[in-house]
Amino acid sequence: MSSLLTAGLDAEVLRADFPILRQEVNGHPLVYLDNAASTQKPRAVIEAMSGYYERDNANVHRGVHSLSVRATDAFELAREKVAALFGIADSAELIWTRGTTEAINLVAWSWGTANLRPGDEVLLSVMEHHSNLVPWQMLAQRTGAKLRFIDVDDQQRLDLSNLDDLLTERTKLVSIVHVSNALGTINPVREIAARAHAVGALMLVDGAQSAPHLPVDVPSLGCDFYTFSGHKMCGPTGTGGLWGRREVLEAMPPFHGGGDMIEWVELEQSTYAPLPNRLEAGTPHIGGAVGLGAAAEYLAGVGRDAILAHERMLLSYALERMAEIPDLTVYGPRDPAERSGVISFTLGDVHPHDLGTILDAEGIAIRAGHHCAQPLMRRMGVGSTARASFYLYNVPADVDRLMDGLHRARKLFGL
Ligand code: 7TS
Repeated sequence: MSSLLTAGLDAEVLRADFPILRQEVNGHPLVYLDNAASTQKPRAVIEAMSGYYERDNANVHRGVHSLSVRATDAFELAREKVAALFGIADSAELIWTRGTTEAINLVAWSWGTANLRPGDEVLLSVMEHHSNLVPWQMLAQRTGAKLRFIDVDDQQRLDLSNLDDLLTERTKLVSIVHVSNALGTINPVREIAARAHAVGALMLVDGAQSAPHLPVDVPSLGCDFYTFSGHKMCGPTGTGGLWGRREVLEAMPPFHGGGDMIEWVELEQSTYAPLPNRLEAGTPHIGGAVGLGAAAEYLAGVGRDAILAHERMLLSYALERMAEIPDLTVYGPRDPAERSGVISFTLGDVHPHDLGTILDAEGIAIRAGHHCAQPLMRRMGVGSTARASFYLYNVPADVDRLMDGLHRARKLFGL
């Protein structure tokens, strides 16, 4: 693997934008392969945030003074930048949240409580992250609605063969992960959204793993809600959002009550502000939004097609090299075109946590565990897996270091 250039992306050059990558861990240069959990931040994001706090910090929408006006402008400009990245024309449809988990809970509490009745159904899949399971379980307990699940096939792709049976006039919402965090499987959400709409159901797409890695154009997904996390796309933790179709968001009761989401308050009742404020109670994470806006600009600058092509190159190379390692099982679709840059694997009967610890001793960061997808692990018949996940700053040499580490682990465990 000689060339680091993939379709206009030079990861070796981009690495210089990420100060954290220039360090040794346990005496070895860091190889960061835990990007599905959280990504590193480029200097542009760090500087946008520190610049905001050094120059403009104040509360938004409240003051007439100059700093408050600047803070408000920076906050709303960030919303425009993120909306533009995702092809969202009306940035008022983009609600800031702390991330995907909060965005899904917002929909479950606000839309779900208002719209679901006993006997109604929410269709999920067995591959969902806990953040797209537990809020619906809680909603089902509150409302008497029922949860149903799309299964996976032997390559952990969604099995849509019985979708017509699962989707009925009782189905009120379908909520599906776009890209599985545990496997990298890319799901046909556009097709599922069309089938959901055909029975009158709404469609939520959990975009936590697609927003950072695929050139997502939200309107063309044909869904009603899309959720994402800032920290997985070069932005700060505690940021992210919910996109919803205007008429759906406008019909939803507020999630939280408080400052900024009101129009007029009486002692006994209130009227609410227009979108997006009516779903954003309280002082928001202004500095975080500014950082996420800078992250959106950074990703647009690198080019999202280039990011996908680069991750595909790393994925194909890693899958090819992993095939050389005896006793190694890779989960998920065999065709790299059906997956993103996530590789979930096990090595013989070595516990993934032990593997993670051995690799960490060599400065290689992977994740080991159930990846917040316990039902999927059970369905696959494993307790946990090791997971390597790529981003725009990973290079083929990172894959080589991982392979060397896996070979050493095999020897250590006498495989
Ligand atoms: N949905 C998916 C598909 C995810 O991958 C995650 C986080 C979430 C929802 C929740 O996002 P949050 O930002 O609100 O926490 N996934 C992971 C992971 O794979 N390892 O750590 C977090």
